[in-house]
Amino acid sequence: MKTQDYIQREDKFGAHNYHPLPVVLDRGEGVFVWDVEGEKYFDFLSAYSAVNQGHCNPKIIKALTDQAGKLTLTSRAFYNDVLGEFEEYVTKYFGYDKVLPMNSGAEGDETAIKLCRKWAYEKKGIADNEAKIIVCEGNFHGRTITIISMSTDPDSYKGFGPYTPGFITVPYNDTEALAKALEDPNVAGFLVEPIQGEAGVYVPDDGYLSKAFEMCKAKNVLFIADEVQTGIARTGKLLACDHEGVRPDILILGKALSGGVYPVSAVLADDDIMLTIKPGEHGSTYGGNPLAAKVAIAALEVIEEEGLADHAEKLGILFRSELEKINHPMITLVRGKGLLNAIIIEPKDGKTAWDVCVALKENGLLAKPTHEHIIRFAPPLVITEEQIMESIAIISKTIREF
Ligand code: IF1
Repeated sequence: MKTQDYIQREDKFGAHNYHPLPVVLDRGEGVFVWDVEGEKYFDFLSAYSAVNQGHCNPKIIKALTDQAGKLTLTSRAFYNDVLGEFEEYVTKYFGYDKVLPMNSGAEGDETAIKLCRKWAYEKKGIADNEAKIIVCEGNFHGRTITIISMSTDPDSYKGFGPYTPGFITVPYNDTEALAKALEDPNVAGFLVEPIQGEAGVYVPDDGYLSKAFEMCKAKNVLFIADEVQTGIARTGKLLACDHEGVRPDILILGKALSGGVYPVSAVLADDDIMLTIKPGEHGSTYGGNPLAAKVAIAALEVIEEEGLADHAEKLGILFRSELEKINHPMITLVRGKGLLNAIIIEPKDGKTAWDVCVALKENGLLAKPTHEHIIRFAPPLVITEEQIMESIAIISKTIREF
C-alpha cells in the first residue's frame, strides 16, 4: 500500500475529526519517524509533547513489555502490587501528599475541577453549586463538554451546547483582570496553563505565575496548573511553574508522564484537598492500572537519568537563537521556553503556515501549525545539538523557498 491508500482508507472508515498532514508513519525511534515510503523525518511535534523521552524509548518499552505479560488491569475494585509503587514514586518526585491517577489529560483536568469544587464546599464553605473557577482566554484543557464550556475558541465549543456553568474567563497574562475576578467570594480556583500551548506557545510575562499564585493565596483560591503539555521537562524545568518557583495547589500531568507509550494522566495535591473526594466518588476503569504505573515510573526515571530538563533548557536557547538568525520576512516572531517553541508566520503570496509545514515535510521535518499563522516546534527532548543544527538548516532552507 502507498501513502494515498492509507489516507483513503482512513477517510472512508474513520471520523473526520482531524485534518492530518498527508504523511503516513510506520516507525519511530528517538527524534525520528519514518513513513510508509521509507522517508525519514525529524519529529518536531512529539505528539503534542507526549514523546519527550523520544519515540519507543527502550527503557519505557521494556517497562511495558515486562509488565504486559504479568498483569495489565485489575480495576480499582482490588489492590495490585504496582499502583502503590507508582503513587509513592510520583508523589515524592513532584513533592505532594497524594496522587489521583487517570488516563487522558482531559480526565486530569476534569478531576482537578471536581477536586476544586469539592474542596470549595467542604473546606472553603462556598454554598452548594455556587463554586466558580477562573480560566484564561485562549485556554486549551481538553475536549470534554465541561472543558469546552471553559473554552473561548469557537472551534472547540461551537455546536456542542448547552454548556457547563461555573466558569469565569479573564485575559491571559493579565493580573489586573485576575484581581478583579478574584473579588467574587464564590471563586474556588484559578485553572491556568503556565504557557498556553494551543494558543501558539504564548509565554506570559516573567512574574505572572508567581503574582497570580500570591493573589489566589490571598483570597483562599486554589492555584491549579495544567502542566499536561508544559510539564515533564518540556520547557527546560521539570515543571513550567518551576521557572517561577510556584508550587500549584493542584497539579495536572499527562502526555509525557508516560513518554507516549500508554495513556497516563495524574492529579497531585496535598491531603486537605485530595481527601475531600471519598471512596466511590470518582475514578475510571483504567485509572492507575499496573501497566500505566510501570510505564509512568520508567518515563519519569528517563527524564531524571538523562537530565532532560537542563538539556531542553540549553538546546532551547540554541534553537531560538538559530531561528532568529534566519531573519526572513515570513518569520515575524520566535517565542518559547526550553524545547516548546513557535514561530509566527506572516502569510506571503497567500502561502500560510500550513504550506510551510507541507514544505517542511518534503524537506524531512514534521511540524504542525496551531491556528493558521503559528508553527509550533517541539522535538523530543533527547534531540542532540547536532540534530538541532540539522533541523535549523531544514527550516531555514524551507522558509527561503517561499
Ligand atoms: C487534540 C491542542 C495541544 C493540553 C493541555 C489538557 C489536554 C491537552 C494543556 C488534554 C491536549 C492535545 C489534544 C489534541 C491536540 C493537542 C493540543 F492542539 F489540542 F491544543 F497540545 F495544544 N491540557 N492537547 O494541551 O489532554 O485529553 O488530549 O490527553 O485534541 O487535538 P488529552
